[in-house]
Amino acid sequence: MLLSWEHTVSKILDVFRLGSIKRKILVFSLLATLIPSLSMGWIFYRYADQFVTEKIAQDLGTATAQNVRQLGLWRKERIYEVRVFSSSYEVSETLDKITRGGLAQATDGVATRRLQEYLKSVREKFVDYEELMVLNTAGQVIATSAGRVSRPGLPPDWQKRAQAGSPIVSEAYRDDALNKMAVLVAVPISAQDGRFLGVLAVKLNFRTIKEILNSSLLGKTGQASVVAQDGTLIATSGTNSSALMKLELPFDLSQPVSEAEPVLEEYVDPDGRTVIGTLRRMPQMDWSIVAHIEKEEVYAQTARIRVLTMTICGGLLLAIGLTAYVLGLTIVRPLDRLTTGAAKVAAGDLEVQLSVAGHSEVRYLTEVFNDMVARLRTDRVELARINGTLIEKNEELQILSIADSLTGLYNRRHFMEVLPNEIARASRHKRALCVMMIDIDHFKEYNDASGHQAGDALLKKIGLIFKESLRSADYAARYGGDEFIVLLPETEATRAVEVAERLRERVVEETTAETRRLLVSLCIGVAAFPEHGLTLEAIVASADSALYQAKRNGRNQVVLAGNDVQPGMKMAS
Ligand code: GH3
Ligand code: MG
Repeated sequence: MLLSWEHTVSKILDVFRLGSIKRKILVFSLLATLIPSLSMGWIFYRYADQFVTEKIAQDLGTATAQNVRQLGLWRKERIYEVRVFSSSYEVSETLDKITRGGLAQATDGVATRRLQEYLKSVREKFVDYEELMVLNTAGQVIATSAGRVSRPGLPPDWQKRAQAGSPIVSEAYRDDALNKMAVLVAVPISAQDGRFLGVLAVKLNFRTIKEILNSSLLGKTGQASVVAQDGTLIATSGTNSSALMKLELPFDLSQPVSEAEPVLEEYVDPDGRTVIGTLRRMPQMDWSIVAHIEKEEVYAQTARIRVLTMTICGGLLLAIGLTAYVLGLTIVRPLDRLTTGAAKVAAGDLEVQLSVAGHSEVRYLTEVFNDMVARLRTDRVELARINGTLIEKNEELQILSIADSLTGLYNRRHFMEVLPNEIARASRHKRALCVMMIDIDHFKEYNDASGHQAGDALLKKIGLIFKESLRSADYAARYGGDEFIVLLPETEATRAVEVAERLRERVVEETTAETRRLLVSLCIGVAAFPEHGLTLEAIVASADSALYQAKRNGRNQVVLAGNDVQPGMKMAS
């Protein structure tokens, strides 16, 4: 019995065209592979993505922090150095002398040359120094390490700050004389007595800064830059971007310096590459460090994981799909064979023998099927044999039921069944019909003389003579004892009498010749339809009565019922 849930499930499966076992196995296997592998892959990918993001945030944070520290240190060291030189005897004393001697003397004087020589010697020792200048309080260049005097780019309030004793660090700028980026560091020069004499200004190049930026590079595409507060690029580890260009950065450059980890942002760099970067403010000055790395490089690993997951999933799907298909076939093919076999058996072909393979439930089913068919085959042979016997027996019975066992003629019962039909037919077609009643003369005596077996033999012989002498349409039957009855359809009385006469003569001739000693003769009474009766009983009675008339007339003769007495024949009374 099919349960209601089975109905529902099969309806749903039919909608998805999943009726066949093969497809069910295939879809189940694919789902069983896809769902876990995709979900695991997705979880793994998400974790990897998160991990990579955290890692890059950490790396960029560390890189910028390192740069800020090193740049801060660089700045501090440079100021310290310049302070050392500015407070040197050569500088302060010479400047004091020159200041006291007047500007005219200063420009041509020995003191000035000495100072210039000193500045040159210092410049040569330090790679970061491009030019050293000594400025008086009015901002006039007293001495310079360079051959010609250039205008120092000091902030407007430099004198105030210098007098206060604090060092001055200028904005980064493009120096036209040097044709490169530079920054100016100036420290006050004081006389022995503490008088403010001027400043020692040093033009610094970005060589070391570039080295610092380069030292902290991440991966292949990592880049670190120094930007001013307005987003102007001051220095970069990259070669493509030119300094002083304004960068479009997603960071708030005016935010106060914080100790917190900088935020990670995704943006497009001047070279048009999508990058992930971070910005860290320098606490000592208005510079910030921006470090970024190409997004593609950062997520290359997760992209590889994604491709790998998809490849593994694809491979698994292919392998599992193929396995499921083959497994499905091993189930479905034997079932198909079983179905075809069952259809053949249903159509009556019992020669079906299915091949058995494997150790599955289907194998057991196939074996049971083969056994069943073999048993059916044996049963059918047995049934056919029994049927054959039954038919034979039936035929025998049929013959037995209508035949007389001794003579092989019809028996009286069958004759009496046939006769009414024949009368009806003759009546319908207005045709004649005759009945002969026959009795052996003195048969008792014959029996007595020759024995009962000889009597039987005689009865058989007479039966044979009747069969041979009559037409196939005639019916000859043993009426009982030594009496016979014959029906001659479509035969007139005169013709019937002729037949009766011929029968009588043949019996006399043949049996007498055989028995030699004894004369065997017959009495025959003939009755015709419709003259001598319209019913079975009436006709038989007429023939019987004619027979007795023949007996009475002295035996061995034919008598026709009624008045139609043929020559040599007696009339039945
Ligand atoms: P009738 O001329 O008057 O007919 O004299 P009948 O001796 O033939 O007298 P009836 O016809 O009355 O006797 C029939 C005899 O036929 C009696 C019986 O002994 C014999 N008979 C009947 N049936 C059989 C049989 O099956 N086999 C043999 N051998 N004899 C039979
Ligand atoms: Mg008799």
